[in-house]
Amino acid sequence: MQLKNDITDLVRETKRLLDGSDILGRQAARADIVLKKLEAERINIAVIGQFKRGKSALVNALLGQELLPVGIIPVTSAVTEIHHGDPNVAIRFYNGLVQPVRIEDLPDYISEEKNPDNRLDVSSVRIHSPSPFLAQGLTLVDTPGVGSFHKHNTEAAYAFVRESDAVIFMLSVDTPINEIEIEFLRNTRAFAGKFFFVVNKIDLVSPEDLAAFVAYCNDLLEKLMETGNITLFPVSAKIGTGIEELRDMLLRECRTGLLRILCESSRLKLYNIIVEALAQIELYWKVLVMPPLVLDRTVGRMERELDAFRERVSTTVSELGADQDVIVPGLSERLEAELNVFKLDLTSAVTDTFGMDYHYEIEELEQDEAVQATADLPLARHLGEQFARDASGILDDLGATLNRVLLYRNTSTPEVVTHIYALNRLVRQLRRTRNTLRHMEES
Ligand SMILES: Nc1nc2c(ncn2[C@@H]2O[C@H](COP(=O)(O)OP(=O)(O)O)[C@@H](O)[C@H]2O)c(=O)[nH]1
Ligand SMILES: [Mg+2]
Repeated sequence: MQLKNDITDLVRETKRLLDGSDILGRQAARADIVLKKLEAERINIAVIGQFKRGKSALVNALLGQELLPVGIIPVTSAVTEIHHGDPNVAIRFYNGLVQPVRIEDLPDYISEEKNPDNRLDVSSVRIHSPSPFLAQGLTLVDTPGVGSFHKHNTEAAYAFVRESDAVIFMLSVDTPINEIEIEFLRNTRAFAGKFFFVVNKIDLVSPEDLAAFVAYCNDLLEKLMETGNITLFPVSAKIGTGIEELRDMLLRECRTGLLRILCESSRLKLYNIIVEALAQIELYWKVLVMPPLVLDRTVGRMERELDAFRERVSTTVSELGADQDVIVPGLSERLEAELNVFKLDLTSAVTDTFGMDYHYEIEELEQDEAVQATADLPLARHLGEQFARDASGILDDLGATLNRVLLYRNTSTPEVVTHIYALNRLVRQLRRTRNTLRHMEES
């Protein structure tokens, strides 16, 4: 398909441009995700909607399996991805650790009741299921909910739609569409390649009331999405009405329209990545033209932050006992997780100080189920030294990057001119791609 090749080329070229810059790591990482999805020809469908609409119940109904807990109050920000494959469930934590669990223990991690305020720091759940529904290139994503009493839930849902290719937006007959949902749709319609609207809980109303509700939603959504072409799917996730039709339609769309949805979604995402990169460059210009006194203060603050991080390395080593000649099982993983947390905190420090994003890859640490023979483990001191080397390396790299970014402070004019020239060129190239992407929509 020519369109797919064109988009893939644009994503690849943009990623190359972004990789060449010190300040666009986050956007480069997002471009890489888009590229990988294009290569794998898989799309993910996020189920979005307000808390209690029956999202989890719908996912179960589509899969034909009681996989997800229903009726729980979900924890903030943890989405659940369901991929095709041999059955297993793994919890991902913010520090990068990935822990396999039994399906019946899932509520311990993703319900507010068992994990209040997400004390366990769960970032997401990854489930594999052999359900034939997923076999054609689909991944389903269950989300905590838009506009429930946790503000963070909405933010998580926003973040997720940005990375989704298609969205199933859940409404239910027991409550009309509210302001928060309207706002949400308005802000996200530019991100997903395709929206499907589902009206759930139709077992609760008479056919006449259902018809009236569907007509009302249809009107509202056509205006909101700026299209005369909205299809609503009335279902009951509980008793199964309409599920077969919805499933068939999704699979049909997927068979005939997967590449189209994938291309459209990749186009929208790349467009958004470029907009974000241009905004980031603009912030960087602001730093460059800061009055020298303000800049000196800012740089001084960052240097003090970096010193504090250097101290933290030795504290971490002694607190974890990683400075002793003993063998501590599990220490290696804990230090790796510490390193991830270190990177996350460093990111916030740079962002707070300069007002610019900074990005680190957070490595996933799959937990090995087989317990290693203790005799094979290195001494704690060796692991601690390795950790200190890695952490210092990260700080040195960041210091060098900041010096390079702020180079005009202490180097010669020709270098500054070259730097500014390169930056201008990058902006021009990004704008050109942005315009090409805009044209693709019109054609
Ligand atoms: N009557 C009825 N109740 C439903 C239906 N689907 C879900 N529910 C109920 O609605 C509540 C919320 O469902 P859940 O899937 O957890 O909603 P979520 O918060 O959107 O994931 C639960 O008590 C479900 O039993 C339905 O089709 N009909
Ligand atoms: Mg749910």
